[in-house]
Amino acid sequence: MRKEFDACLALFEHKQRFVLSTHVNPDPDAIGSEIALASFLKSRGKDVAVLNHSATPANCLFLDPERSIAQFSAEQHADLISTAEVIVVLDANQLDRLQSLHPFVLKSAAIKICIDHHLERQPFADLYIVDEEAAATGEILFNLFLHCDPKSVTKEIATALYAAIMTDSGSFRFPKTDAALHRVVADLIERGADPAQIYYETYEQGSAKRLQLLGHVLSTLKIDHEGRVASVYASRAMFAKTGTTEEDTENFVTYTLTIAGVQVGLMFTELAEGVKISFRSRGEIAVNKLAQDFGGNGHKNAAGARTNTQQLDGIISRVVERAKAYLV
Ligand SMILES: [Mn+2]
Repeated sequence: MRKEFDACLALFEHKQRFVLSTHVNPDPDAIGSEIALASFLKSRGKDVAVLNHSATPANCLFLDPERSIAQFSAEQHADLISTAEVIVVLDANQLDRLQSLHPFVLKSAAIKICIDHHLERQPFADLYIVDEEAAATGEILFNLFLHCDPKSVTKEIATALYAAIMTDSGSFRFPKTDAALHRVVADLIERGADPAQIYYETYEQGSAKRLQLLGHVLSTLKIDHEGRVASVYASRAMFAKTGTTEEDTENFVTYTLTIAGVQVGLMFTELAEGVKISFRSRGEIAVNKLAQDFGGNGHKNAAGARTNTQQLDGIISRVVERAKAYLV
């Protein structure tokens, strides 16, 4: 990684105009990584625009008190992308994950850097800083910043990176949580990240309607294949009834894995354009392969797919049936 870090830092040093972006429906790893890198670049006098397809979710707004992240609009921002010298794609390794920015980034002559920890990357970048073993994109950035200058990790950056790592590691319980990751977060705390405050901002500022939606979703629980597959779904009727949106379902799928004996957990979310599928698994079960069977992608134990089917029941039975092939 040292060689890639040096190449990346050389671009950071020698170029002036940067655009940062991340995937649709960004999570705290996506937003925290953007805020941390933007802060790092701005402290070096660079022009930085952070442009996302989606609005920043409510539980990430505390990371961007100045509201420096813009929701992309072609009229306002196409020029920034076409005139950028460097475009950094964070926490995503496929350009179509940028959705509305995708064609503009593809067209831009800017040097493209991909900083990410997902599997199955697609070729679009000039430089890849990809570590599939990293628990979060924020962990990769921390190592990049330390490699450049340990003093560069300010309290603001430490807070953003802590939020990134805390959330992508499932609050330090997913398999990639190891001693090295705890040393990284210990370092971030010493640099000013406040664990209790960051947890509170991220997970304890929810709405009553989100909890009502969770109630509806959990009541759909279905167990298949001798207790080894658990699935739930969120229908458009549930969103309408509770006044919620797709964004409110974040992390609901993790409840499926709290059941003894469950190896694969699934959540199906009915959207206007189709059905989104979230996959979770334990241990050696590579649920990203199952996701690939339905056009998706992700990590071994956490993956996702988006289908354009309008048949919620049909896709649920197809995925549950297909999951059987991956059980142990
Ligand atoms: Mn991530």
